[in-house]
Amino acid sequence: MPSYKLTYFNGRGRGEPIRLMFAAKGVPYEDNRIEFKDWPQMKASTPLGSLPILEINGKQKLVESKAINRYMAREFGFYGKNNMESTRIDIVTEIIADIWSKLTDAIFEKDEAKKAKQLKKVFTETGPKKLEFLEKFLGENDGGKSYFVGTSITLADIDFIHVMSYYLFPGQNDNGLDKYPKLKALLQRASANEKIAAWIAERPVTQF
Ligand SMILES: N[C@@H](CCC(=O)N[C@@H](CS)C(=O)NCC(=O)O)C(=O)O
Repeated sequence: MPSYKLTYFNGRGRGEPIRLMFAAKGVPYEDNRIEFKDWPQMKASTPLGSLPILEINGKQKLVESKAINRYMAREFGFYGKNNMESTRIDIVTEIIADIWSKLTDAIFEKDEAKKAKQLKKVFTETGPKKLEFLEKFLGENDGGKSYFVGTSITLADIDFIHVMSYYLFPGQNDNGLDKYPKLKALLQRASANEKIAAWIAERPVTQF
C-alpha cells in the first residue's frame, strides 16, 4: 500500500474531504497539520504557495484540492462505476463547491455588517436554490433512499457531509435542511457510516 502524507492547516477546510476519504476507506496516512503561525515561513517552499498537498510514497506531490479529491476517489472506489456515475458525482461536488465558496467568502469577511449580509444571502438564496436542485437530483437515484449516486458512499456524499458542517451554521442556519427531507436523511445516513462517524468523533475540534 502506498504511504500518504497530507499537509494542510489545522482545520477542516479544503483538507477535510481528503481526510474523510482516508477515514471511510480505513487507509492510514500522516495527517500533517500546519499551524497558521508557522505558515509564512513555509509558504515559499510549497509548489503553489497554498495547501493542501498530498504526498504519495514521499515522491509524487499532488496539489489542488479538487484534483486530489478526485484522485483519491478513483483510488478508493468513491468515484462511481462508470463515466455517467463519475459525471453525476462531479455535478454534485461542483454545486456543493459553489455553496462552499460563497459561504467561506462570508465566513472570512472581516466587516461584520457585510458578513451578516453575505451569510443571510447564502442561507436564504444561494444555498436553497442549489439544495432544491440536489433534493430532486438525489430523488432520481433510488428515490433518495441510498446515496447521491449508486448505492454506496461516493465523493459526492463525502463532500456534502463536509460542506454541511459549515452550512448548518450554529445559531443561524441549524435548520437549513428542514425543507429538503431527502438531503437531511442522506446527511444522517452518510454521517452514521461507522468509519466516518468514528473520524468525526475523534478528529481535532476546530472552528473551521
Ligand atoms: N485552488 C487551490 C486553492 C488552495 C488554497 O487557497 N488554500 C488555502 C487554504 S484553504 C491556502 O493555502 N491559504 C494560504 C495562503 O494562500 O497563503 C486548491 O483548491 O487547492
